[in-house]
Order: sequence, then structure tokens, then C-alpha cells
Amino acid sequence: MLIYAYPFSRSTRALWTAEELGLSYETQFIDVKNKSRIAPGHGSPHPLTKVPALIDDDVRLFESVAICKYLAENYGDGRLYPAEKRRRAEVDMWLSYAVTDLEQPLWTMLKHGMLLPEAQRVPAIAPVARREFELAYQALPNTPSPTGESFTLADIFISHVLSWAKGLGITLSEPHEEYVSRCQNRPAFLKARQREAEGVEQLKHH
Ligand SMILES: N[C@@H](CCC(=O)N[C@@H](CS)C(=O)NCC(=O)O)C(=O)O
Repeated sequence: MLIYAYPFSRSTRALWTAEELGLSYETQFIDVKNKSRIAPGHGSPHPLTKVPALIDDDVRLFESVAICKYLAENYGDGRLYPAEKRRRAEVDMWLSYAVTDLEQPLWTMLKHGMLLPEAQRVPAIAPVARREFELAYQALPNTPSPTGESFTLADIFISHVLSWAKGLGITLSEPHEEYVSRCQNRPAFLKARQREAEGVEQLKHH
């Protein structure tokens, strides 16, 4: 199994999921910020060489939600993605919410705040996107386990997106601050971070 990744990006979700499931996998770090540095023949399944992407035997996937669901469904034995239909639908609901209503305004802020070349940034969009996020954020139950009691893919995605919000200087509620810390103190998250730290070194010497 091979996961294409870039340190501290959306591929964290795939590495974290693989670590939660105790999978044995290889990583290929690719420089998505400087695509001219991506080696020909890298073999990534992503048509635009974004991350994450996954190769598992003859399975070739991209999109973080699809990859994490594939890993949990095939190797989870009920962990991270419940078999029971109603509970599964709730996990799906939070996964969608994470990558649409919550993530997209934050992504807009990140792109127009730092990621796009300066000439393409539209500074006026930042407060609009921030308001959109704040509205979407209000829908998240203000409880220590906003997505339910057991740890699932929903927690990986929601806590990851909330950590972006923190990185953008947005103050979370106290229960959510604790929730993000609790999720990011899990041994599997720390192992994923360790892989990413190795990725930083690999990209430096590439
Ligand atoms: N919807 C995709 C987004 C993938 C994505 O945009 N990944 C970023 C890193 S966080 C990337 O590879 N960017 C490089 C690019 O835009 O070319 C997912 O959730 O996997």
C-alpha cells in the first residue's frame, strides 16, 4: 500500500486513518507546492497530482474522504466507520460537512491569505469567508465530542478542519479546543506527524 502525501496537508487524514488502523504502508512525499519538482513516473493516481492519493494493489484512489472510507471499510473491522446504517449515515453527514461547509471557507481564506501568488489574491474575500465559516461552525454541537461518543472518521476530518481554523487565528469554543487537542494527542495522529516530519526531510534532499 502506498500513500502519496505532502507534509501537514489534507494527506494527514489518510496517514492518520492508516495509523489508527495499524496498517503497514509506504509513503511517497511529493512537492505539491512546486510541481516542477515532481519526478516523472511518480505514478500518482491523482490526475492533477494533488494529495492524498492511494495505491493498494490494483485500487487507485484520490480524494481524502474516498481514501479514508476505503481504508476503514476494507481494513477497519468496524473501527472508524460503523457498519450500522444509521450511525454510518451520521458519520457520512459529518464527513460531508467537514469538507464542504467548514473546509471551503477556510480554504478560501488560506488561498487568498498566503497560498496564491500575491497578484491573484483578493483580500476582500477573507472577511466574507470568515463569516461563512463562523456560521457553519455554529452548527457543530458545542460539546466535548461534537460528532458522537466513539472515535470515527468524522473526528479525523472535523478535528483536522478545526485545526486549520485555529491556524487561521479563529478562536474555538473551550470544548472544541479540548476536542482538537484530544484528537491530536492520539498515538496514531502522532505517528502520522512523525511520518510527515520524515517527509519534510525527504523533500529537502529531493
Ligand atoms: N478534495 C481533495 C483536495 C486535495 C487537495 O487540494 N490537496 C492539496 C494539498 S492540501 C494539494 O495537493 N494541492 C496541490 C494542488 O492544488 O495542485 C481532497 O480532499 O483530497
